Amino acid sequence: MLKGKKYLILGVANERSIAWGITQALHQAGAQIALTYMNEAIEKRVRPLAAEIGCDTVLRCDVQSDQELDQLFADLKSRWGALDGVVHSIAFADREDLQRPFSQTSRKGFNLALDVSAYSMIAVAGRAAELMTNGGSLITLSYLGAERVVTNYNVMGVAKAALECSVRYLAADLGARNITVNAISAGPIKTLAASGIPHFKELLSAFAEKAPLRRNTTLEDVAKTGLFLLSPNGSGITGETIYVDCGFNIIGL
Ligand code: NAD
Ligand code: 0WE
Repeated sequence: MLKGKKYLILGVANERSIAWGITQALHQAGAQIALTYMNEAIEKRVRPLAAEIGCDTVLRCDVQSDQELDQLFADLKSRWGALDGVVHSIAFADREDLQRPFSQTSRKGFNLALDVSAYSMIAVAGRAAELMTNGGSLITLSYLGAERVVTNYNVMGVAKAALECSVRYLAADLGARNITVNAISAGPIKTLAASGIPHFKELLSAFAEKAPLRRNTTLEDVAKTGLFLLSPNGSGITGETIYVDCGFNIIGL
């Protein structure tokens, strides 16, 4: 279905990463894939995964560096020429900021969370759009904490609000070039980014009890919606935040 189409995926850290779930779905649909890693430690994890899907384009990119972003897209341009889609699946905040009272968030912690988790989507989209000469689609990952207060999500909630709003402004900006931009708001999934979050297990069981589908969100749930948005089937959808959360967000009490 996506034979000959080329997708850049940022944010694979291991086999549990949401980005890896989407990568596998794209690969099964016949797409060609480029993966990125932020540092050597992650590179060691990503290279074997890339080999599993016959991907030979594995490039470094710490999204806090404009220079590494420029290098990434220069490499992609020379290897591929054009690009059909991008998956942005990156977030980071200081661990202390996900534990301290929100009113104690430091300027440094705020800037870090917003830089890595929100600005990076704008930085990636602008550069990617230059290579999307035949239109294209970008997706990013968000969480309900953007809209509602989730205990301890704190500055990440503010970053996700900025991310979802950036998705709308990017959609308006890039729409004339037939480029769609959307966010998937996923329910909690036990990934590396969720490890070490205090009481995450309890959060998962409370979620499954309350969600209309009475279960937790899976990597496959998110991957299937990602595939849809990145395929021609998603052609009329842009600027949206789509919930893939077993219906959790609709429940009041
Ligand atoms: P993950 O740890 O597998 O992925 C996070 C990725 O961000 C990692 O690959 C990490 O290397 C990358 N990253 C962090 N800082 C970076 C930087 N400076 N430059 C480049 N890459 C950097 O965890 P995940 O749960 O798959 O997270 C992916 C996305 O999904 C995040 O945006 C997260 O907020 C979002 N999300 C996660 C959940 C969940 O419960 N797991 C729910 C909703 C949304
Ligand atoms: O977006 C996320 C997690 C993002 C994240 C996780 C970490 C842990 C390790 C960002 N930065 C860091 N920094 C670290 O040092 N999620 C949606 C998962 C998540 O995180 C929570 C959640 C959920 C759900 C934190 C508190 C409460 C709920």
